[in-house]
Amino acid sequence: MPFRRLIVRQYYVRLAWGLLAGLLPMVLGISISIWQTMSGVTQDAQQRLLHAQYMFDRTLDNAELAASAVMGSAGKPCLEVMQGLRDQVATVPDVRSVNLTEGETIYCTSLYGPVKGEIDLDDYVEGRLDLMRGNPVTPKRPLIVYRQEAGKHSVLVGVDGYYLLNILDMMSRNSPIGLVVGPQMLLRDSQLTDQLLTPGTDGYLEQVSSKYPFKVVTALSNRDYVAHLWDYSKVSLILYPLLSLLFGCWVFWLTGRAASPAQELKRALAHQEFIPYLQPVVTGEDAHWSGCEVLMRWQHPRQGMISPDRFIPMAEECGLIVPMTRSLMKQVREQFAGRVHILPKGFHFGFNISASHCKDLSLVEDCRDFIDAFKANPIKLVLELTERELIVADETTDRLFAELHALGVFIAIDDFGTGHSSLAYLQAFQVDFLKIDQSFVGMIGSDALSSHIVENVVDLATRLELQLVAEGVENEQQAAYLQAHKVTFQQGYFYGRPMPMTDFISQLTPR
Ligand code: G
Ligand code: G
Ligand code: MN
Repeated sequence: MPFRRLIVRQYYVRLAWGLLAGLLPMVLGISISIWQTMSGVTQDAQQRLLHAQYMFDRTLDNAELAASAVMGSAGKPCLEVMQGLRDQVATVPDVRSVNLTEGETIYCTSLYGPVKGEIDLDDYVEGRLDLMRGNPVTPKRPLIVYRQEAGKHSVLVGVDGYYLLNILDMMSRNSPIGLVVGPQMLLRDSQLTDQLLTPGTDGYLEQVSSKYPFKVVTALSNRDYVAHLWDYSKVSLILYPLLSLLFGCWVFWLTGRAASPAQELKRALAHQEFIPYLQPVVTGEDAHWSGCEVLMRWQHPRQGMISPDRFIPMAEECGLIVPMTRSLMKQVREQFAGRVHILPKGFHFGFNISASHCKDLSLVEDCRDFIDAFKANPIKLVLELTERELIVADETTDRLFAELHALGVFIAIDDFGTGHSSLAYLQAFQVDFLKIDQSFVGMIGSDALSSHIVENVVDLATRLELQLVAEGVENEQQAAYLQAHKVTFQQGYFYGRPMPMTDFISQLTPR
């Protein structure tokens, strides 16, 4: 797969990671908000119910207080005790009326004094509490009557609905709280209903009074959750998506940094993914292996073998070609160092060099290390400079090539004939070899004109006292032609393809 397409694929992988990273805090944040809301709404409702129950208890405590105070008057003549009843109405909070009964007959009221009215004892839950829609005095206002009994007599204390509705109003939110007494329920909008909320209802909650026979209930609705979510998680709801976006972008940027071509090449270099392939170079005379060209391959963990055309230009751009070549030289050196004697005498090792190698002198050290490793059976180190890119001669290159020369390194012009090297160029770099480009070798036998070009290059090389290597020799006819024209060395698929070092070693047959 081309390096470019690899980068595009990595772009989508990054995008996926970025999205995932963005989604994660979002999902997490929203989950936390929802969980907080669920428990928050329930807790809040329970607290409101508890509070409401407490306030109803307090109100009924007042009724009980008034009832107890007049308990002694029950059974006495109304005119005699009437004032006592009125005192309670005037002094005890929440109390609206205090009445006395005998059996199911009211015979004395704080408002009118002696009367005759009927009550139904069945209306009183546990004989103590009755929630009423209204009474003759205030037909439209609900009220609660507290009953306290002494033998056949009892005291009835009326508590105005106004107090009850106040409490309900204060404690209700989106879902109203209901005061339930027996079979009836009072809601904040003065509604008295027989349709009770039951424990089966969604979001049902209740709080039962331990003192009086009533309970307060509510059923939480979705509106409660939404309202609570907005009240308490406003900031989070805005912040989470924002944070997610930021986090996602950050991850996208982070993974992008790691996947930039330069980073990818650096990673590959650190993992020794650039490996040498060796292609035999044979003598023109009798075609025995007299050397090799070292060609770089990228053994990518997922993409497989990548050809140098696809990453060498990138490596040169990123300034990584020097360490990459150094790694290649080191691998070849270490592979052969222990077995130098399997190599024919004066074996060539050709390495391809880029223009960026000529910017400093570090190449000299690498070459020295390489040559030194073969002291026991000296080899010829050849550096191939491609004619496709022009190296400008300056002080640094002068010194570099002088030092390389002193070391005994040979210089070859690669792809000769495709570029623009002048004679001056050949002299400036003290060239030893010319590698005839494979495009010319390919023309051999096709027409007379190209044969002349090959002959001319051979002629030029002879006059300049340069040795020749013909590249890209693919068939017998080309091989024979080059041999006839006394080309010193040949290289091409006809003799051997670039191969891993171990294969090369096993095929190497020392003469
Ligand atoms: O082996 P192959 O035909 O795929 O090589 C393609 C090109 O890559 C050739 O032009 C060759 O010179 C170049 N090349 C191979 N290995 C190296 C290397 O180690 N360094 C440099 N600079 N170029 C290389
Ligand atoms: O630019 P340079 O000369 O370094 O390129 C050498 C490249 O040419 C090698 O990478 C190798 O893969 C390729 N090569 C070597 N022999 C042959 C051959 O006989 N035919 C063709 N088509 N390519 C060859
Ligand atoms: Mn080459």
